[in-house]
Amino acid sequence: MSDINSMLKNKIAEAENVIFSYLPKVEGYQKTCLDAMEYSVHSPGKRIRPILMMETYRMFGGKGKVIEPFMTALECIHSYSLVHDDLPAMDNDDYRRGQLTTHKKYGESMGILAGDALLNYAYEVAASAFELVLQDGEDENGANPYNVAKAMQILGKKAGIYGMVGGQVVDVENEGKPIDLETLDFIYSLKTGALLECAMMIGAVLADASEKDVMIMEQIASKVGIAFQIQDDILDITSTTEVLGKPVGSDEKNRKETYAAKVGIENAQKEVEQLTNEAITLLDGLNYNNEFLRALLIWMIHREK
Ligand code: GRG
Repeated sequence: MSDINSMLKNKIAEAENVIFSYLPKVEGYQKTCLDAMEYSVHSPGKRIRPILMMETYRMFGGKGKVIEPFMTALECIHSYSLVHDDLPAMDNDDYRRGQLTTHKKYGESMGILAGDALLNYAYEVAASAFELVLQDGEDENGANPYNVAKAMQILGKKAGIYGMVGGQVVDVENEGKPIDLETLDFIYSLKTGALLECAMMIGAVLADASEKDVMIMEQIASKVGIAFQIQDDILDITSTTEVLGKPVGSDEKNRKETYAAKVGIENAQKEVEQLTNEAITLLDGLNYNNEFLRALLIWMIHREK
């Protein structure tokens, strides 16, 4: 475990180097919003999504820079979702990642605008990948405009109404209501799973993996996403504010019936193990191998924050 922890620390630094270098400069009349965007992305997250993307790309033999704008885009989308999720109209949280939430630091209007700007910037930066492949032509990794276009489509779909936003819609509509396991599964698959699917599918597509392998990556990420969300529910009940860097008991506060609360912590933990084992079996069945990626998927279910 300590090995994966130190490897993960290096991967986080690597991902942050890429992401931070693509962020817009904090200058000009709209400086306050740019500052709020930077504050939101720079705050200490685990960078799971860009790391999953980068490592999937590498597993399928990707070596180029075309992955970088997409790693940045996905982290910008993830950051915007957290900024908007913390707003008074949503979860109304004051702390995230051990520091003030963006709207608490910059005000509610700027919180909304910084989230909007991050979402738009994500597509602006992702589209810059076309320039990379058009300049260099098709490289030995198969990065070509067709694959970049496919990656853009995946980004839009998995972040939008058929992905993360769609999951959030059903989540919000069901607050305070009894919810069946099928609906919970739909929410978890979209709200949390979709961005992980996005990460692993884009990594595979940009490395020119076969359609079948891209589909397998989607299935792996979907299982990991649901397990990740159940683990999030468990931590919301069993962890502390100090460890999580955000308030615990927030699901109960927001009258959200979670999987862990519904079936009990022990059963929820079993489900997390089961889903992760299924994901690892699928990963091991591929003709490609990335030991770090495999270890990371296992780490994600044992994480403490
Ligand atoms: C507001 C459109 C909109 C969507 C919000 C993603 C989301 C939907 C809400 C955020 C809150 C939440 C519990 C989401 C579920 C996914 C999840 C566990 C997010 C936290 O991801 P981590 O653990 O966070 O990767 P860090 O801080 O490490 O980046």
